[in-house]
Amino acid sequence: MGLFDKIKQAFKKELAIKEVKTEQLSSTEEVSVVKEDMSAENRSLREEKKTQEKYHKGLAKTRKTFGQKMNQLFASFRRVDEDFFEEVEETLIGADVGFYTSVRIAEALRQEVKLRNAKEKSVIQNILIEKMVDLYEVEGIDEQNVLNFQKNSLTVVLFVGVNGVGKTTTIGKLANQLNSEGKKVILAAADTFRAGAIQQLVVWGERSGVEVVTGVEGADPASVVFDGIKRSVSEHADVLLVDTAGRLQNKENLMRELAKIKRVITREIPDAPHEVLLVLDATTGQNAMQQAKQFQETTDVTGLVLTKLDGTAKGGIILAIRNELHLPVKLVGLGEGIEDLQVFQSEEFVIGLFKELLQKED
Ligand SMILES: Nc1nc2c(ncn2[C@@H]2O[C@H](COP(=O)(O)OP(=O)(O)OP(=O)(O)O)[C@@H](O)[C@H]2O)c(=O)[nH]1
Ligand SMILES: [Mg+2]
Repeated sequence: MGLFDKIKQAFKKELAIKEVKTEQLSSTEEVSVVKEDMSAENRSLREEKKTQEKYHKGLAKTRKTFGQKMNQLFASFRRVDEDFFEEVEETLIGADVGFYTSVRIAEALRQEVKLRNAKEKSVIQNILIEKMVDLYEVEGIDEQNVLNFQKNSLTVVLFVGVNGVGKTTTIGKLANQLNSEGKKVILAAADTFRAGAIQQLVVWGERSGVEVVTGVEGADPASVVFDGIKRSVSEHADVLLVDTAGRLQNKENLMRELAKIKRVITREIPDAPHEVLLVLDATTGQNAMQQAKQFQETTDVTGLVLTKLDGTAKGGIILAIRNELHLPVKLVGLGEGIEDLQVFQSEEFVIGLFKELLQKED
């Protein structure tokens, strides 16, 4: 079943639930059945539900904005003409879907509307959603969005990204998660440039109960990474997470330093780093796209971490990321707390985003 079919199914289910709810509101019998259901629910199901709720909550702003923009677009809908397709493009660009991706979606809509000779507002809105979902799905085929953990040896994960995007916070959250799964985790504080950066990682280490390898402020970051690898190997750690600086004297220095860190890692462990994760702040929208393109030119990025999705209405950027960057999103940050990091669930994400926008067709 395609992704759009799944969304339609979820939409239909929700419609049915809504109808049933209004009919049965006064029945006390129903209430007790619901209560019994709740107590029978086991822990893992509850956990799963918690995750879904976190996603739902974290994406609330994006969903609302997407919904509002779509409503505005269709509120002024008169007929399918060139003006309408232009408005579609503008709406998508305004929802941070990105210029090229917006043009592509509008073009796909234009063709499908013509093919089906669609005129009804509700039908056209559904086709638009279908086209967005299709593009999302097609661009994500073969995407490897789970972290590449080694089974019986050390996994090294390097975190890169400009200052303030959330590298250190993400490492802290991930360390906590992995540690609670029983993995032995070590952190390397290779941001020796910014005052306070080492201490910040040490605090995260304490919070999540993992060891942090540090050097003095101003020390060569590559030497800290070297120490981190040595310690990880001698202590049989499962995962080494490497924090890096977001800002140096200039961009060239930053890229050179990252390259050096990477060389040192590969010299010690030939198939490492196993992941180079570029951290992007979703609230910066198209700026994040620019950063990604720059990092991609100089570093072999293997995946993305999209942070601060909870604080932004710009979640539509995922469509642009898929279409223009071809990098899998592996983790998403949905808040500042230690628990607010999720493995990216691609389907959950689109279903959550688009389900409520579907229209009942007559
Ligand atoms: N709301 C929200 N805030 C976040 C999230 N991730 C990180 N932050 C906040 O973003 C700010 C910057 O995070 P850091 O982890 O220090 O960013 P960094 O990339 O390490 O920055 P530099 O060390 O300066 O390069 C902090 O105030 C974090 O609490 C998230 O998913 N949601
Ligand atoms: Mg940092």
